[in-house]
Amino acid sequence: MTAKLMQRQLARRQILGMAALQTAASLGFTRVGLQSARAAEPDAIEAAPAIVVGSGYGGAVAALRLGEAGIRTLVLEMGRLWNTPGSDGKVFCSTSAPDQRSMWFRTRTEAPLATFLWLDVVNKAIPSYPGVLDRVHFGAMSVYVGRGVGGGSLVNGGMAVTPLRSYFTEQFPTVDADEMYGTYFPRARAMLGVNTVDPAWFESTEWYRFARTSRKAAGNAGLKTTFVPNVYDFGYMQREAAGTAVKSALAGEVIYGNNQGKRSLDRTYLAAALGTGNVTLHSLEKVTAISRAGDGSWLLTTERRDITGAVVETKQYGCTYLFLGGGSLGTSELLVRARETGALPDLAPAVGGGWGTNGNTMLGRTNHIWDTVGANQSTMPVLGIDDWANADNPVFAEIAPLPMGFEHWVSLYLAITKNPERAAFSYDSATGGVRLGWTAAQSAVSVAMARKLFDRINAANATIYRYDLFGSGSKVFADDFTYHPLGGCVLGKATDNYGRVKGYSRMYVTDGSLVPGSIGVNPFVTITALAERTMARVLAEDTAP
Ligand code: FAE
Repeated sequence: MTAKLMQRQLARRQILGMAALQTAASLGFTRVGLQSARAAEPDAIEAAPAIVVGSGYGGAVAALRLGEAGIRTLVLEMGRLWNTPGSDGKVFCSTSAPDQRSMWFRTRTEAPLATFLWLDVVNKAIPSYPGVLDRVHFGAMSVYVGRGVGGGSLVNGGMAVTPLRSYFTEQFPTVDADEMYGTYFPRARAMLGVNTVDPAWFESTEWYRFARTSRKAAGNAGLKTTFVPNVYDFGYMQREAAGTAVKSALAGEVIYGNNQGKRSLDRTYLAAALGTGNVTLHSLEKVTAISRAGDGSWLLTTERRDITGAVVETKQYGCTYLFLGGGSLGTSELLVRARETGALPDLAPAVGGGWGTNGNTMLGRTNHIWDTVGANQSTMPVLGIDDWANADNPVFAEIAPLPMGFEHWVSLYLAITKNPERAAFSYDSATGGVRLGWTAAQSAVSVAMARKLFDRINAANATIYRYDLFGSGSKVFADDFTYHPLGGCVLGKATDNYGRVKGYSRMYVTDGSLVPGSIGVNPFVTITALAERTMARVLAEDTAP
């Protein structure tokens, strides 16, 4: 097939898949397949040749490539479908007025910025509901993840960064970098719809004043900044600014979902997967256990919940090929539990290990009165301070927005540091869940590296940190959460060099748990490209009749 024909077929599948998602959501179905586009809920499936757990980046790539190969596939996702408007006419709520749609079964929001001027003005009481953002607490570290059909793509900042080749090779010495940079990264970027902000518009628009002000401060310290691509449609954003399109990124929408503009997975990979006609998706259904039947096929136990969180059904599914895309937390939990309960005793000791935060730490600086950041700020970051090549203290810091609708002179950053610390998940037999062995001392390593860089910036600009953003006291660095959980089932350690889980056949990992704790940039392009590589290999070698 020619490239043009393939492009046309993909576009057609995406349209069919999006129509199915739309109709299913509007009719309140929790199951979606091509039948949904004809207003019929697909029958519940009990067995399929392939099952994919989770519908984030790793799960979505697996689903599309299996569907294209003609393999009937079931995707099981614990979050809900996000395609139908609430009573306010919007699918997602805004960051400034969060309601039950914001967070996963919480009665109060838990935003990354806890306070402003030490005031408890950010978080709000909300009714409990399967909202789109979760903050999973583990002792000294908590982890933000997306919940819903599309996983993290529903809540993230859309920054679509390809890692530095030298660091990718350091982290994945056994992966052919020529193949990654020649085939799989370009394939991932094309499918994800990566684009870049028009530099001329960036320089002139009020919506990126905050980024220009941070660039100037970095430049004064001799640091360079770099433009970062994104999956938010910048053409759409310019129309928002011109007042000809409904505002989303320019209306403060991001961590609780974007109603417009963002090419989340339900519009790209997942839509195309459903459009193949071979993929069915069940939402609000969580996989709780994995075991192996006597004939070598896989058995999955699931719990289906309603919107109050009550378990309404427990089911068993069977498949020949099992793809794990529950993300670093989801996949690690399932596999650690399976090994420790004796369900899958031959899983490698490396399962659960090699986990890291991608060196994340967040911080704010205050600017001089004449260095304004603007009352209007786009929620999609487009610049990073790139000091990764500094061997003494490698840091890549995303220049983050803080859209509060008034001038506040704060520059916010999410620093990605080269923190070598790693932790492991362990099974908690009392709760049936997992614990994470990450300590506050391990976070202090990220903080020290970020501080070194930002002390330089403050010194060069005669500015200071903000002490009022991360709770009571005087916390400057948010050292207790990450947006970038990575590891737990590291490539080449818990799996072979292609994501095949060691100890068992026909079970694969395709998500962020393959990445050994750090990748130096925002991770979803890497996760997507690695999943493409796994699927290409598995479909060529393992699924042939
Ligand atoms: P993920 O996208 O988390 O998908 C896993 C899916 O599996 C989820 O939908 C889960 O609900 C589901 N699941 C888990 N366990 C089960 C189970 N047992 N049964 C059924 N379903 C299950 O995994 N990254 C960037 O590259 N650029 C950014 O700008 C960026 N900004 C971010 C901002 C925020 C607020 C957050 C939270 C993350 C951000 N990230 C960003 C990180 C990025 O979203 C994350 O690395 C990827 O989403 C991870 O992809 P996975 O496929 O590993």
